[in-house]
Amino acid sequence: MKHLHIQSLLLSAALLVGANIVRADEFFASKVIDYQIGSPSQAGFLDSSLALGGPRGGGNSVQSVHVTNLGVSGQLTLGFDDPAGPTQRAIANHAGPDFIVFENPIYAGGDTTKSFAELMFVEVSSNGTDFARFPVQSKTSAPVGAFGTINPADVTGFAGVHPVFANTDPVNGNTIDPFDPSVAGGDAFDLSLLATNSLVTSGAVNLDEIRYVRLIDVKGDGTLMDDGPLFGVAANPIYDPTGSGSGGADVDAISVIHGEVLPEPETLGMLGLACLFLRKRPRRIA
Ligand SMILES: [Ca+2]
Ligand SMILES: [Ca+2]
Repeated sequence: MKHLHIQSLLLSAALLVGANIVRADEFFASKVIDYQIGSPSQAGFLDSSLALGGPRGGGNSVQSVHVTNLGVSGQLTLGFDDPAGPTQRAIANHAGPDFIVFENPIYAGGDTTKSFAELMFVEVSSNGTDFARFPVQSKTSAPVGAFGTINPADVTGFAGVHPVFANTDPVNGNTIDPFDPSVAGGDAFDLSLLATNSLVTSGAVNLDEIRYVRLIDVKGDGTLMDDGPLFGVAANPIYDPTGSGSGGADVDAISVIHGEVLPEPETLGMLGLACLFLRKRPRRIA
């Protein structure tokens, strides 16, 4: 009976730990999980660690060079665990946008309808294997030249569209809040938009426990189609800058607006072993 009592206590403790996920808003990508450089790429901008930490935006007219180039069709997968310790962190779906992706677009001559955008698909994962992609729509009607622009109003669901204003550089930075989508710049994403994704409805991706974000450069020559049918219209080809000199998107940073600290796996593991031991022991006595 005593063993059973301890067992139930431990089970309660385990349940408590599992339920006691702590809100921990506002952190940046901290880990490079995978980096596959596309072709062509931009030599000199292939240090994947530059995508970690806070954004280094230059506003409407100055491009950040503190970035990681993906190369055409390249991809970068980032994680969010505490860089200073074993703590696992995740993005969670709360009201409104949950994270912001920062590339380094600027506006041509300050014209907000002409962004030097380099489009990226954005995917999220809980287990590092199953990635759910945000649906995209592109209404750009014709191919875009190597140094051409895109009207931000014509594209939905992509990163790499809007200039970056927040700058966390310790020397040349500013005080713009990199976690406030109304002032930070970049492209904000609301996990709610993935609620009907089949990976989410099947449970493979948990929108309250997103531990990985994958950014994929869009090869914008029109061979890839958007998700028009999901928006109630026919699919359109996706256009973004192509041609000589175009090397794909550049990742500045990801900031997490809504985050959580996950229970330490060691704690859960020890509790689990203790429960197993205590469950078996009475049988041996009997
Ligand atoms: Ca949300
Ligand atoms: Ca591209």
